[in-house]
Amino acid sequence: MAHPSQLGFQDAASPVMEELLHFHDHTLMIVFLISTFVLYIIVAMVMTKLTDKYILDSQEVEIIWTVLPAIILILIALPSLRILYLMDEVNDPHLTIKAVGHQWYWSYEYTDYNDLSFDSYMIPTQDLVPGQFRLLEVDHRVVLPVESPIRVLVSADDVLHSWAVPSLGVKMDAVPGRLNQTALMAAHPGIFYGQCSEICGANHSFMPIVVEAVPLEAFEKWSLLMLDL
Ligand SMILES: *[C@@H]1O[C@H](CO)[C@@H](O)[C@H](O)[C@H]1NC(C)=O
Ligand SMILES: [Cu+2]
Repeated sequence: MAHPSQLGFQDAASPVMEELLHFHDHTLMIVFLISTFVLYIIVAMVMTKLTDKYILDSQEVEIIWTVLPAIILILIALPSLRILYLMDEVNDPHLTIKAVGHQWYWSYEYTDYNDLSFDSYMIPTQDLVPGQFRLLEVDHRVVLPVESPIRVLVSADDVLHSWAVPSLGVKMDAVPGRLNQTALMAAHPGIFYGQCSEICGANHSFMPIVVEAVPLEAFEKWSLLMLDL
């Protein structure tokens, strides 16, 4: 989860998020370079007496300020498209779960596990125990095996929602009557917090998402426990 007054992204917990962080740094570098360069030119032009107000055009300058931005845009677009298609891919997942948005909670179905399903409600502030995070903790977490490619099917029951976990690099709109898919893989065990990310009504802020990545054995035990077997 984010810490108070955090700047920037949360640490990456999945390969895709790692890629996104690198892309963000790459792009921000270009933004800083351009901003510094433009600021320098503005200051230089204001300070100097050499600016010639009778110059009407300059082919050389215009070619440079057309071609250079085009090249810079390509240097941003290519890695962006690479990640876009990388995120679109769902490579033979070990497990499929279904996340359905409701006003105002998420429900989950593990179709590979005897249709194991449950609702996941936020824990109200007055019921929190020490160590639980306000507005983030839920009564039933999404438990997933660590280091396994997982397919998440996302849909909604009533209005638009969005299933998002920043540290895993996942955000998928939940649309009533439509089923969309995304892939995730937790690179290390941990508890990853997310929130509904499409304004969906009065309690939009109170339907968080908690993904708990555990070793496969612990996941199997949890699923048996949930199924009462
Ligand atoms: C599923 O999500 C992708 C990416 O966000 C989007 O382009 C596509 O239109 C969505 N599909 C449906 C059926 O909503
Ligand atoms: Cu919502």
